[in-house]
Amino acid sequence: MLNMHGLVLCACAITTMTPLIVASDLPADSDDMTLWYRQPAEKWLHALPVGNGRLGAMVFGGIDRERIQLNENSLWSGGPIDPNNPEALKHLPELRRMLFEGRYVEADEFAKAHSLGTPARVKPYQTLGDLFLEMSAVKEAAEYRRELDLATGICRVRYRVGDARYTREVFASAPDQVIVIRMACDKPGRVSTTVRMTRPGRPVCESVGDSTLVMKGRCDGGEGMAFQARLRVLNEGGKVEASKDSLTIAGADRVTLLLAAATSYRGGDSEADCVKRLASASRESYDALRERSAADVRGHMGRVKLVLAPADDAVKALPTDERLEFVRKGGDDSGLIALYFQMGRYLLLSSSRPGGLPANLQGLWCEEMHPPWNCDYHLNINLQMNYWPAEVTNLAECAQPLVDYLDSLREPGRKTARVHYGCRGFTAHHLSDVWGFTVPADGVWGLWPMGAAWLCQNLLEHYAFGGDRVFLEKRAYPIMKEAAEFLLDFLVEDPQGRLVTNPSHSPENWFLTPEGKKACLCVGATMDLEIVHDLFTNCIAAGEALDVDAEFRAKLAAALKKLAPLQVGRHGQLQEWLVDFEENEVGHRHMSHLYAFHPGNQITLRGTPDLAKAVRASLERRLEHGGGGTGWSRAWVALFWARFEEGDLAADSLKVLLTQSTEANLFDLHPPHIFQIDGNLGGTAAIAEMLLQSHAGEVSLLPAIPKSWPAGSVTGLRARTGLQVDVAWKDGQATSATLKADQDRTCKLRVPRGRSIKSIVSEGRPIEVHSIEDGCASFDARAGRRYELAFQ
Ligand code: FUC
Repeated sequence: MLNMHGLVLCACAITTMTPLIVASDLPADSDDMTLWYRQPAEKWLHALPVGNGRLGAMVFGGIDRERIQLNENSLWSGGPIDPNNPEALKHLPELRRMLFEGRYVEADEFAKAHSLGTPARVKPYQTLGDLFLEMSAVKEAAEYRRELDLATGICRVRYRVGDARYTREVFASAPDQVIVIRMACDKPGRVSTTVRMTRPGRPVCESVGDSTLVMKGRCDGGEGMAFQARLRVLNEGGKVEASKDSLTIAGADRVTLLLAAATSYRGGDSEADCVKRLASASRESYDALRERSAADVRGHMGRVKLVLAPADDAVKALPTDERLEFVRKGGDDSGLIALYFQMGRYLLLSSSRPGGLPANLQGLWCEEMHPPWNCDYHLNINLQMNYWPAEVTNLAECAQPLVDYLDSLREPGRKTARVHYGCRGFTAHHLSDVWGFTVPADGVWGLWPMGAAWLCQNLLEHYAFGGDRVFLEKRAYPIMKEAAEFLLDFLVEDPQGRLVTNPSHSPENWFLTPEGKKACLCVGATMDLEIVHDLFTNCIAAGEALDVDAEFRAKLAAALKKLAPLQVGRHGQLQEWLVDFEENEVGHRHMSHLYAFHPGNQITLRGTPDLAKAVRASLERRLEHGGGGTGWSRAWVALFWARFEEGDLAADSLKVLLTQSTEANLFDLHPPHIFQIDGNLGGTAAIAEMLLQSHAGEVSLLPAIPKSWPAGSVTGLRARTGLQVDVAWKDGQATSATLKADQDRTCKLRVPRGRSIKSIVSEGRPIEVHSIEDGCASFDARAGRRYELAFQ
């Protein structure tokens, strides 16, 4: 029993119905890379995730019954369809006229009747099913511990039954493309279990031979995608008996279960795929599989280390759910912030790997057949936010699926551009799926053809961080150019001769018309103008870097000059709309018009101080009226505060994220109680943004360190223009930093607050540092060299 800060934290026996589980009183051996618990998960949101970017599992860690919920990230209901509405285009001129004339309510009704896709919805992503291990003989367990090691991706359950110590390990191997479950005991012949698989919709579940279990079927009542999960038992000692739909292992010393899964999404034979994977994995020893998978995860997770001191050792030694509870009750646990940060990196790595699909609303972990929002791709913030931590936290390759995905939207998006708007180029709206859905959907707020254009920002970010010219030329620029072509055609002149989007909408806030009516569609919502500005500016920069398309660049530049401006409204706020409407929901979770401040950089603290002031007024206004109420929204708030260099306010928002929108397994929550991965990944990006910024043409070390992190260190973060950054601080001030350059460049460095540069040394020699105005210094960096910075 520990007693800290007036809180009593209990390490006593935790009783469940059956069996009795006595929690571990073993030393915690916890660090900021391990989630751990004294009890099995009672519900899905307490289970622990493993994933290899394609296969995912949620491990409950039961004693008498283990549930491992399974996912394969291409398992979606539905199929390719043509949802374009051939009637939409002929109604576009009338819709535009209504909006220019300020007939907003009428326009909403009109658009609802004429402008949406057919159908105006997507089909859901679905669970693959459940794997159950029944160990009914176990009545009582002691020294229970369940943990997830983020450094290796291994989920482990340990407990003692009488004199026997049991260990169960689960991981999803990326190198071997199987989920591996290992059951072991330190006493011979004590591992016994019955293995079953289930899924709603009654797929075929049957044993094949004496050691293989298969679950297979088709989605949508037999009409849809084919899927298969195939499990092979490798027992050491004991025997395996097959019944029709289960396998029973009795008296083994150890058992390894290998699970392969596949779908027909990519056109292959899911059975052949599973058979091949199992055959190959079962030739390996458990130790070899485990080490290969762990080494792969280590190779990614180990790139960044974050230590936030002071973390109270007694608090650090607590299980993760108790640490969270401690913070909920008002305690401070900077180590939990570091753990949350690494959890975000782990979730991205586990749900988005090169060659696969991007992370959906829940990454790839989903236990339902009809999940909230279909567990789809939402392109009006959620999908973009998923990838905000990728570059800065050194997992750039995890963003590759997003590039492939955006590329895959080009063909269907071209048709939507043509059929709905009569435009060239390609577009996507706010909903999408794995079938290439690009049309306006859901309701009138879905009439927002800016989704693809926003996603293009993530493309240029990859180039900005990594400087990969081939990527820029072959992958990013062609997509960006096509998205810009659409917008060049889509923009129209308003009666004052300014270029605007029409129809337009500020996701997902409605406004009050001058008559006091609630309306959705408008002309030139600020976010649209900012996305256009961002994409056109980036296209011009990319075209210049590649020395191509001078004529096209000139067109973009001319359009930028005519684009309606950003404006400051009656509350001193950055206007959300071209007209200074009152918001229908002042504290709305979306803060779309602040896009230019983050993730964009059209507005910066020092570059455009007046607009930055207006951003701050908007942010404060949102917060005063209850904004930041969802996890992702709160993470975005933390990011804004980081860009305002307000470390304490950013830390306050992280605390709200942890205390109000985080489950015991550190999954981010959306009201009422729904897992959404965007908050995790946005929160991770926010922590990185507090440590390092590089969006404003300068590298800023420790721009937003809060008082609650007086000392610490981070290694392996990445900054734009190819820098790897390590930095340490004490008493709230930078003490040293190391920059490793990937490219030859002049490095403009914002000197950390309250410090000056004492020296920069590379390869044992001092480097010439030029002081420039406004608190910055510069030096010439050469590719491949390290620069050691000392501060005073
Ligand atoms: C957007 C948000 C919601 C939710 C959904 C999945 O529509 O407005 O809050 O995150 O996506």
